[in-house]
Amino acid sequence: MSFSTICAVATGGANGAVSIIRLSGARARTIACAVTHRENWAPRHQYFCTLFDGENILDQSLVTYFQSPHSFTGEDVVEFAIHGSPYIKGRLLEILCEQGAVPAQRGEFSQRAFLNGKMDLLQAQGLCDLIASGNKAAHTIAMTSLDGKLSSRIAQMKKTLSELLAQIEVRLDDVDEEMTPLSPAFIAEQLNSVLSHIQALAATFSVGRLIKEGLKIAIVGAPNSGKSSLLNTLVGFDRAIVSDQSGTTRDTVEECLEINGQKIILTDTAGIRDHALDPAEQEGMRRSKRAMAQADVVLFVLDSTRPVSDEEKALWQDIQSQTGKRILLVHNKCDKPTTPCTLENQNHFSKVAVSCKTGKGIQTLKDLLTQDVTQAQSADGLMISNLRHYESLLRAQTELETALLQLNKNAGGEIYAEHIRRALTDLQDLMGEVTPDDVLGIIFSKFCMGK
Ligand SMILES: Nc1nc2c(ncn2[C@@H]2O[C@H](COP(=O)(O)OP(=O)(O)OP(=O)(O)O)[C@@H](O)[C@H]2O)c(=O)[nH]1
Ligand SMILES: [Mg+2]
Repeated sequence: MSFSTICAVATGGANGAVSIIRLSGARARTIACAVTHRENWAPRHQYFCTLFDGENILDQSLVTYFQSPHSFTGEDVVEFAIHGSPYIKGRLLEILCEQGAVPAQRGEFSQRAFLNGKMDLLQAQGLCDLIASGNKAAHTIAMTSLDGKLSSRIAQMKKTLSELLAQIEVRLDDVDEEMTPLSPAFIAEQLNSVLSHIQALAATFSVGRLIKEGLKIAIVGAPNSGKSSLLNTLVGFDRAIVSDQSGTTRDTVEECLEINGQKIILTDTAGIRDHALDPAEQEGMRRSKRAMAQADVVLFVLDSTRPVSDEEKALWQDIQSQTGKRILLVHNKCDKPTTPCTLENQNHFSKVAVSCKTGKGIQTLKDLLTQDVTQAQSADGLMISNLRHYESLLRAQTELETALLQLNKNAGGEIYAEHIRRALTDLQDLMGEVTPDDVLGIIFSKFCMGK
């Protein structure tokens, strides 16, 4: 495969003391010679070079040459560690292009690494996620993808299916029936073993997605129950206004934070009551409901010093009618004498007594919020967080389930073999082995610049 030589800043947009410009392709070394006036390059050695802009000096730089195939992209690569001035960066890119390079597209270095067999698609996407990871949990998932653990799990499944398929197909060709037939029990056992791996992996998606995107939590409740106080306590500073007047919070207040290594997007909302004082409060309440509808977790905050009101009972009905969410009851103000809570079905939900005044119960609340992630991670650490991977797994799962169904119905080998073949293709697609070029282009275009 012959490609153009590409160049880009690999160190992001910020103006740090040092930036790296990466050059990859067949002409990388020649271009580096022209820019540095240096001829001899030992691979994987760093040279202190002067970078020339015609007769003038542009910068002094540490330059490293990686010889194909022992580089990130598998091509000849040169990396220039230059001073982080926007002028130097921009001018060096121009000079490299004057010498025959072209600006890299988003993700083009990774795409070349993939096309040159340096990594599979799961690893490439793991790398992209690793760069984007802003917390420990997201970092862990990305790492298991990048270091190939996820790929080897998929490879194991593919191996089982292709060996099984080969055994079935060889018997389909055996018209004289000289071979011992495969027992349906053996085929079912093989299919079930792959199915259980697929199901286990697909089941990690809901948590994997939350880890990558962040868990959206809405704090809802009646006015004055202490919602803004709870937001402030969780974020650790006075983000939202707190007062003893009902209806203090009007607009939603959103903060991003990390709890137990997990990304959280926390939204404080306007208290919900029957009669709004004015149109602004009414709009605030509409926004509260919207935040609740968009959340993964709803924290229903109750002032435990007073009995549950009718307004709170109505809101509770509304909260329970939300599907696909975790709901937690937060009994606030437990530093004061409390009144028993009388919400219907309350025992079906997790609850925690807290005090935003003293901090009591706050760590328990944090642990409850992140327990899904903690539990999911303590298994074998393998997790998927990418919708495309999830959908491929689901497709493979459906094919294998159909194959099993056909097998149980004593259908001909050619029928269930076809479903096994399709499942195999879905797993190959997951690894990028049969993925069409235009789809690959779209996947890599979501990567960051210079990677
Ligand atoms: N004793 C005690 N008072 C609290 C606690 N949490 C909040 N408060 C008080 O309760 C009052 C209302 O607190 P906010 O946090 O403003 O309540 P809110 O739910 O945001 O109220 P709205 O924005 O009006 O809906 C304030 O006077 C707080 O100081 C707590 O844990 N213990
Ligand atoms: Mg408030």
